[in-house]
Amino acid sequence: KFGTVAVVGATGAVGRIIRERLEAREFPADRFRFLATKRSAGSTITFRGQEITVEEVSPEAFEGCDLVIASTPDEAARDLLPHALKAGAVVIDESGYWRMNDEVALVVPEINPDAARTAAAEGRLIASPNCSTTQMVQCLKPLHDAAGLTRVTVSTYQAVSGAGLSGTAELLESTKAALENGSFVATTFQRPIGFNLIPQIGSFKEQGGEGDGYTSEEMKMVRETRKILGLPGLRVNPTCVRVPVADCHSETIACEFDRPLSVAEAREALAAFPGIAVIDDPLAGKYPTPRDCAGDDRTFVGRLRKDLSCENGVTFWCVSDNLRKGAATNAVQIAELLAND
Ligand code: 11C
Repeated sequence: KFGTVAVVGATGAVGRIIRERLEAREFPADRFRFLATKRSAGSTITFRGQEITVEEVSPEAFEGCDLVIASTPDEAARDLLPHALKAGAVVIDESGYWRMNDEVALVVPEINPDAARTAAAEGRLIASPNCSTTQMVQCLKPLHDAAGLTRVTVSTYQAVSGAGLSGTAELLESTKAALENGSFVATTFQRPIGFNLIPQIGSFKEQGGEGDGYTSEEMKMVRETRKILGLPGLRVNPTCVRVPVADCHSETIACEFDRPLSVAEAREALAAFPGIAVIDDPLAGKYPTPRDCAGDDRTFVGRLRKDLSCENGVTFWCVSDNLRKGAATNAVQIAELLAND
């Protein structure tokens, strides 16, 4: 059990769900503090029947905190979280800034819980992966254990809420503008997202290196997957696409293995893995969709089939709420495993 728990970025798209999950899952702590930027400081939030005033986050704000769960832009995580560690708190970070640092544990509790335990004991930071990575690695882990994963090709269909509250607002506004024949200037996304698809999430900033031609989101899927699964040489080939869906990222995942793996064996391995629900009866119209899966902590899998283009391959469809297991739920589950030790 932790004494004082602080949520940083408590009024953002993910911070709001972190609060909701802490409340719904009855997280064991004596006191909760909600920290945010100056803009939200002073507002009040009802939590477990009590009014809590949002405090302005600062390097000094972590004094007396035992656990910090942070969901902020990368720069804020870079500047603030070392102060939280210095104040003696266990720190769980949702941002992308620290994930690939060798000192930092990158954790999905169903896969590598001991990495979180060791990092917490040693005063090192714990990072929660990118949403599109989390749901994929959850599926890859049992399949790898069953047949030895060698290569993954993934295409994503990512919800606008991945870009925060402004992403959700921009879906509604651009859809409305399109229906009314009005013009619309995109600000959060690179194009109007209403009635559209955008094959860019993050930036193209790796010219000349390993990630040449890939976006930062795609390279997160490559590097974070390798780190979480402990497979530094794993071949991962991602294409990430923003779609006009409110919540839940969907993915088509094609895996190749060392050894033969039947579709029935893959289905069984996935169904037995914690946090995964298999909905796979396409003839009866049963497969997961974003609208079915929003607001659920689980990762859903369907459309399991043999890959027709290689010897030992299985392809499937995967849907998960990007704000739940993709972000808030994963961080709260990490906290729970530490609180229960
Ligand atoms: C998106 N995956 O859907 C991004 C958001 O590294 O945690 C999360 C970025 C991250 O836009």
